[in-house]
Amino acid sequence: MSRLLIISNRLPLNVERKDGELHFQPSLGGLATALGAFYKSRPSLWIGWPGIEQEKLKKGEEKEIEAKLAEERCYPVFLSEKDVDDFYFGFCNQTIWPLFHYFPHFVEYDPNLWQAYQRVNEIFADAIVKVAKKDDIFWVQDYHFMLLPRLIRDRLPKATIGFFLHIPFPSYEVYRLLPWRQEILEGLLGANLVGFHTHDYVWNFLDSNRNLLGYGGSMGWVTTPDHVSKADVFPIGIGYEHYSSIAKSPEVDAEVKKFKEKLGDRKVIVSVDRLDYSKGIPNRLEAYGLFLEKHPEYREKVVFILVIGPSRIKVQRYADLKQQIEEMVGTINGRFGTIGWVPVEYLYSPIPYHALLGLYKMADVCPITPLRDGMNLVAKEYLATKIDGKGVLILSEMTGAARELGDAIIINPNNIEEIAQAFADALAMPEKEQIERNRAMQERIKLYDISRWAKDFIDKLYEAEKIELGNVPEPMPDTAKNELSGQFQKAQKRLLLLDYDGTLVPFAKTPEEAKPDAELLKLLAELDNDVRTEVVLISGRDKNTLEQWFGSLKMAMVAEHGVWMKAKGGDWEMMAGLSDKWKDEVRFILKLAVDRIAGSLIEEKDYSMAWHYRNADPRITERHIREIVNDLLNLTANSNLKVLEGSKVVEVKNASLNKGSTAQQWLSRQNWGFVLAIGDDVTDEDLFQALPASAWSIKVRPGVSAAKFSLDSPDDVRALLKELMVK
Ligand code: GDG
Repeated sequence: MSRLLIISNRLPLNVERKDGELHFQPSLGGLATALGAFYKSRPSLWIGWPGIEQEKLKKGEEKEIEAKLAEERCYPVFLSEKDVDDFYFGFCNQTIWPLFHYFPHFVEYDPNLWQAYQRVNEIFADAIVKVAKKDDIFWVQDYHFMLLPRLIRDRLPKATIGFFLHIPFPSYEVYRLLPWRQEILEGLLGANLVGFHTHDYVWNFLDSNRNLLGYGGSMGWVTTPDHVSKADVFPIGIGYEHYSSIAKSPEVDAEVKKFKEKLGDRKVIVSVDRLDYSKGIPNRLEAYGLFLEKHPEYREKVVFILVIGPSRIKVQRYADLKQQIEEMVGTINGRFGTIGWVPVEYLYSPIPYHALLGLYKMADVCPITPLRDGMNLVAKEYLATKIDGKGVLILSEMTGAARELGDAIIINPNNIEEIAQAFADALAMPEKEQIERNRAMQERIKLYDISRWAKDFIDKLYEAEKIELGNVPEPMPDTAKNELSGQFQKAQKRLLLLDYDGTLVPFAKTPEEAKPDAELLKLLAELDNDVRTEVVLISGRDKNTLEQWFGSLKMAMVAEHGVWMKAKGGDWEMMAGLSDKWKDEVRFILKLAVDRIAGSLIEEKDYSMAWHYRNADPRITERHIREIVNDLLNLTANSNLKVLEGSKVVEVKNASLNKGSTAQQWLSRQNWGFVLAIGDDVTDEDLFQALPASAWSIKVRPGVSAAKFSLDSPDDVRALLKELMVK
């Protein structure tokens, strides 16, 4: 098993100085906990910043830290105070974080911070290369290191590199605001696989690639001039069994008892967040105030425990938010509180693990109201502790988690009245309904837990890497040209499948200008006039243009990538023949839909798949239908598939034929002694993939391709074809 190098901003162990001594503490926070078990289960090394600035270290302490961390298979990359300020507190948290969470008005566009981001990414790239061994695979985590995949690839061109973004990838209209938008996309595309929590984020990323770099592709593949990357969805999970078993432990029960003694019979609302403006904490408090105002019957009968983990307090905006929250808590407590009842119990400090689980376990309601959140693990952790199934999750539709946890009470975090109503609905929800809703969500998060998430990512990374390897064809050497010519001469039945634009003629300003010249017409006629040879011009153009330009030759032609076909000397006809390679990925989305919506089902035909929901509960289906259709649209964007909405059914089918299935019709017609296909763009890849192993295939211009060889230009293609005529 190859060694896995995980690269993240923080290590699972954090170094602090207390009373002059170095202390090593387990890091708080989702990623370290989440990936901890997985990384220990295989050969691995975790690379990151140890949490203490270089200036604060005495002579020899870097070595001491390195040695201590090595015992835990961690490797520290040391940063100066300035780097930490400008990179982490600066570009990461004052540029990327607000922009990617849709707070464009909070964003600092400071070239100095950008330089620090570049510098620290370079420092990490150099450190990684220093410790990397042959066959290591790299998994880069999160928004701190979006330049790193490309920087690693520049240093280790054959490396297997994955990247996962834990925060949202914003829509193109927001992302484009960033002055360094191209550089960041290029950085990410250095990876073989780029992972996101939801289909929306994948779609946004692909959209930005198309709009800003002109890199297209299909089914999540992005083709760059020297490389191919896959973007895919991996909704992060939690260690479900771990949480649910600890929730049963005596330690957690002792915590629950302690809380209950203090709170009495009151209903308990608990929320847990890191201090952050993206988490929608003021909205939540405002809604709670409104709820107490509108529902006096709940006064003194409910208490809200608001736990906030200190975070990024060096950034002024975070200090301001803390003050705002404290003022709001004070206002609510002042307005509604009585002797013996504090409506909001506010805790600004990290709490120990067992206490956290105790709070989750006893909470009747857990309101999660972010304005944006990549996923939100607290929602999943809360559900995992609900051993008896009781409790109500209120969840913002702006979290990635809402895509999976549709049985929660879903709210719009900007709608204060709706959240206030959700508090009332949650407190009044019958236990039977609570259990039904929670069981469905628990099943799902149990199935796709953190180890499945990590394994799924690494498996897909290997798959993506296999596609990449061997997929940049070598420039065709003279020896191969001679061999090709020799085989052509000997063969009695020869098939030439030739693309037109970019292959036989260079691209022109307008499509009409790319007319064939006399030399080309002569060359094609001479090739095709030989009874042993069949030339097929296989193009995306419409049949009228092809007919107008080449009708005088008797050559076979294909128009619109296969919708129309004309046999040698024959007339134009519509063709049939479809591919079904896309079905696995569509099936994945439709299966999730079936898991979430009882009574719905998948119908699988040879070349289409349908999701029927006539028998499902319309109240539940209504909420999900747009999401499912959007997921399908995102997946099939830029591909040959169409998503059709019918009466209580959504269907995915081939929108048109492609060059591969069309070529198949010629390939199967007879036993060809020689087959050559030449093309230049993504539509020709279907053609190359449909060829038998013995066929020759050539891509015009360098780039990723399934073809065996490449040539530089249409002139080179013509020269090669002319060679064939030399007897
Ligand atoms: C990023 C994305 C995405 C919090 N307070 C305490 C405590 N925690 C733990 C929680 C949970 C984690 O921290 C927070 O996870 P989140 O998912 O809510 O948020 P971020 O840290 O912002 O993480 C996010 C995540 O990456 C994973 O991809 O979901 O969207 O922003 O595990 O339990 N733990 C303890 N005491 C606390 O006081 N022990």
